[in-house]
Amino acid sequence: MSEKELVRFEKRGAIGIITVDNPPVNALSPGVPEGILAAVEAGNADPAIKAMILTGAGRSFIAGADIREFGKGKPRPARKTQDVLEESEKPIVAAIHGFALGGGLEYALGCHYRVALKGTKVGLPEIALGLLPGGGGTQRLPRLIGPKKALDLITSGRHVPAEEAKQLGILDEVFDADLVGSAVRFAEGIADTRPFRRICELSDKLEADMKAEPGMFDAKRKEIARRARNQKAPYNNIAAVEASTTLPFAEGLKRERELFEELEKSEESRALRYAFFAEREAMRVPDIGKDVPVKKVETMAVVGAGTMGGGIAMSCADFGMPVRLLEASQEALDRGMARIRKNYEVSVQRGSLAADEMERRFARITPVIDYDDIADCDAVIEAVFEQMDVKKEVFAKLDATMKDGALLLTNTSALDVDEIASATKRPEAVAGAHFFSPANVMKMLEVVRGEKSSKETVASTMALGKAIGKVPVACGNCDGFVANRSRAPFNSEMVILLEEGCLPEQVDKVMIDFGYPMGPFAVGDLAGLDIGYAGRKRRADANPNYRKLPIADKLYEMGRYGQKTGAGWYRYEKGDRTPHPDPEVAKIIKETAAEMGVEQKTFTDQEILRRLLLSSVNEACRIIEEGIAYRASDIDIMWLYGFGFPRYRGGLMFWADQIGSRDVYNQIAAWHQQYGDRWKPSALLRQLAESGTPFREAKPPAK
Ligand code: 3H9
Repeated sequence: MSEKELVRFEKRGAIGIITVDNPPVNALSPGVPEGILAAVEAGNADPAIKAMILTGAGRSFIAGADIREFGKGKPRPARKTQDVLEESEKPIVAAIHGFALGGGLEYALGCHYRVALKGTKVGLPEIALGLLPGGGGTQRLPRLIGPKKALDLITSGRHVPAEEAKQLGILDEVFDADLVGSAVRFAEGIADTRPFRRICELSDKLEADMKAEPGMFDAKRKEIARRARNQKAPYNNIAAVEASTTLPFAEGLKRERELFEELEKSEESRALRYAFFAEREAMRVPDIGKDVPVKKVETMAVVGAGTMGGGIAMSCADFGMPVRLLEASQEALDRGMARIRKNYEVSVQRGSLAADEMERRFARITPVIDYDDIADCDAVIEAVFEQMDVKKEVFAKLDATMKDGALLLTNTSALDVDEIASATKRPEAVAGAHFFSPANVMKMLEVVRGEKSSKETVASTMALGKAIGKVPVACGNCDGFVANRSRAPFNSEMVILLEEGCLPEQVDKVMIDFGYPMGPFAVGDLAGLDIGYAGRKRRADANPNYRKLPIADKLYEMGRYGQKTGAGWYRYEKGDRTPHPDPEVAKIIKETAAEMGVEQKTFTDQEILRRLLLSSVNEACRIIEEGIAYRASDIDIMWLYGFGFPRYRGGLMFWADQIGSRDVYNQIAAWHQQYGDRWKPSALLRQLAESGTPFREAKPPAK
């Protein structure tokens, strides 16, 4: 594509209009900066032009640098577009709609004025990609709005709505409609103003903030320390903003560049960029094209007002969707509604939700006890007790009552979606919609395709998931589906490590150091040891060779269900969720290991980490090999959004690629020799190792 097509330049009276046209989001791909530079030059050279506008075609201004171009080691241009915009002898107005993010906002900050359409969002979200604003954003934003506010925006990466951006001083004007027309009138109004404001020349806000709060940078480093462990980007972002307060503008830009380059080559940024695209790739189901119609879902029903059902109803309400919550008895319904209200109230108390917004959300949830009351809903999600006969009974009722064309979804976490669908006369309308707990918080949504689920049902469930703020990933139907099935070996292995001499606190520390917010044993205590026990029992009943976990079974049999009983893998003080290592548990572990005759060893952190994660990598390969997952990156997204895997490590399979498929195979083959069948390398793992193919390129065999 030629530069002309990526950037257009036209005249409207005395105003030159520069339009970036690089769908879908006007990223700054090669050719775009060059096109803008040429247009600015043309505008300055044309005596008939008094001012210019920089805007974007289509649905957005500029969503930032082209993320695919990072890490390619491309030389930086001699003249930075932002600097050229700022140095222009005629004033330039950025006319923004949709998004002005990253490099997009940095271009706008190079301009002399910024106006936007209502509904626009602006921000410097580079930190989410393990980067920092490398186009002058860390030097210009603090000069424009003060380092304190700039530091908050840059270290959170949040997208700021236009109205707030105007209050902050990022935007000069917000229009209700006709962006370009309004921007032209604005530009005509300022065309003769001299001198016009160049952000690089401002310093009053820098001085005022530094006087008021000289310790702000150290305070920020302290504030983020836990969240930012193992990462460089949060610290480099702070250092770059700090440089704006200690160095002259040109020196600050140099410092920003050094700090940026350090990040661009980091493993952390590579992983985060991978995760960005993996998340978008997951929305594409290989055999479901754009031609497959998507059902419009405007009213939802949820069956079951327990913890899961309530959380799902909240997810709908949080995203503006009216939802009817159905329970079998008034008492259970009242309990469910009270729990929802309490959850919302906690958010209000914590300050994360405004009281009036809470009321609006709560009002979207209508409690009902009759199936007839949900019959006209566009979709229903069943979230009743995890037992096949109970689920089938619900689906038979849904089949009898729901209108034609309704989506019938089950929130089972492991049961056979085909068998559930068989309770209806419309299995094509049935699919799994597996939410993760707590459903109103966790973004993961596993969309399970039954044998008879229609493409329309799957595409519509994916779209519904996105509409209620989830990250939907489609997969096939098997015991545990993809997320829980790929995680199951990890869950076993962590208990087997105890048999061999580890303690829960040792394993948890390794995983927290790796980047998990909580260790797996502490998570087990939160979820409840009874849940794990029920799953193991179901699997053991179905498979006589199922590897038993006697230590976990013993704790369950002692009534140690976790936090809710004050003891599980750890012990808990009343009213406190802090896990305390429990000598009683250490004793049980020791005794059980002795009864089992297992030799006791000591483990390095790396051995613990690899035993846990590689057991899951092997199973993940098997899942791909069976065609249950469509691609390795889908599994990564499930681990990021479902299990708290640290995003800056990319996901399970991306992490395994850092070891390499050959070494992973060799390690697993060695453990197979040592421990037997549960470590049998999958056929796909062997193939990847033999061909030297990375995990992230693993795909199911062609049908
Ligand atoms: C940066 O600017 C560094 C600077 O400081 C300069 C340093 C020198 N590049 O998300 P969607 C694609 S770093 C390439 O589904 P939405 C995306 O992959 C950058 N591609 O839409 C998808 O492709 P496909 C800072 C990009 O409406 C399609 O566009 N900027 C980019 O849900 C639609 O995207 C950011 O971090 C990009 N920058 O959300 C913003 N952006 O259709 C990143 C999008 O093939 N972008 N694509 O799957 C976003 O956050 C969202 O895309 C956005 C729209 C909010 C804009």
